[in-house]
Amino acid sequence: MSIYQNIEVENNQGLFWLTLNRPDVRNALDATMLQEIDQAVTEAEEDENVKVIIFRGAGGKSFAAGADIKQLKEREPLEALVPGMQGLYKKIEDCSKATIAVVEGYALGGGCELALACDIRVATDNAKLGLPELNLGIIPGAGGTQRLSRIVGKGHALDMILTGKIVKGDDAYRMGLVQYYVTQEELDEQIDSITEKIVQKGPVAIKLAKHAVHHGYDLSGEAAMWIEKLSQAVVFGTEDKQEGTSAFLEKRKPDFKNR
Ligand code: CO8
Repeated sequence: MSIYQNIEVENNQGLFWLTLNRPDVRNALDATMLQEIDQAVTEAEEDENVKVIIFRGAGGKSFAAGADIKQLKEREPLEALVPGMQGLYKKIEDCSKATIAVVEGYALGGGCELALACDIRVATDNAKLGLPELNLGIIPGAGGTQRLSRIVGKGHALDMILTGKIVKGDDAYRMGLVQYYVTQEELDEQIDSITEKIVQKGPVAIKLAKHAVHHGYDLSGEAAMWIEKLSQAVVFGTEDKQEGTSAFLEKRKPDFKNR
């Protein structure tokens, strides 16, 4: 496993924990951290034992307070055109593993956008989410304008983006911005409960279900239904489908093999 400077990773029993680790600056995402996240996601993607990538922030006060503003200040216009953070978050959205963002404390700007690129978001009672980029004279640029509006609807998205308002965990849950809301004490149990369910599933099915949702979302209904149908045709041909259906009929737990 690689050694990282601004993140920590732990790969254990199908779970790949990726911890953003610059707590002194509220886990602000600098260039090194972004490059390391990219490398770690590749590492997880290439390990067929990994089923879930869990993103979290070190220190309990912040998931990530956004792009590193010191570095952001120096960026030139054309640097905004490279894939950068937007490209990295697309890679995370597209990766074949299930992804979970654990939002403890602040998830702001690029930190919130990282959470938005994950499949499932869990917020604690100290969570605060927002896209305050307009306060800095810029706009959300790592997918936030698109993903936030698709997740919570245009009204909430424009309200959050234009006012820069910070939404607390319980309100985020009510808006559908996060799928789980728990106290910090309940967090570990909640993560265990979600990941336990996912790791029991077949990797091919996880991958294709995810792609059908993400890639189908922006297509016409008809094209998206075809993606679903073709994906189903692929899983119908797997040993895992035989295993899953046999296990049900034999009243035992399935043992999926990724084939
Ligand atoms: N970047 C750099 N340093 C930061 C950041 C940040 N995003 N956030 C916090 N820090 C630093 C502070 O400067 C401070 O450093 P120091 O101790 O040296 O003074 C330290 O972290 C602690 O911060 P605070 O004292 O402010 O801690 P608080 O607990 O009082 O407040 C907050 C925490 C609310 C998170 C506050 O620090 C804050 O508002 N941070 C900025 C949040 C923000 O505006 N984020 C958006 C950044 S822009 C962005 O993410 C754009 C992404 C898309 C870019 C695409 C480009 C193409």
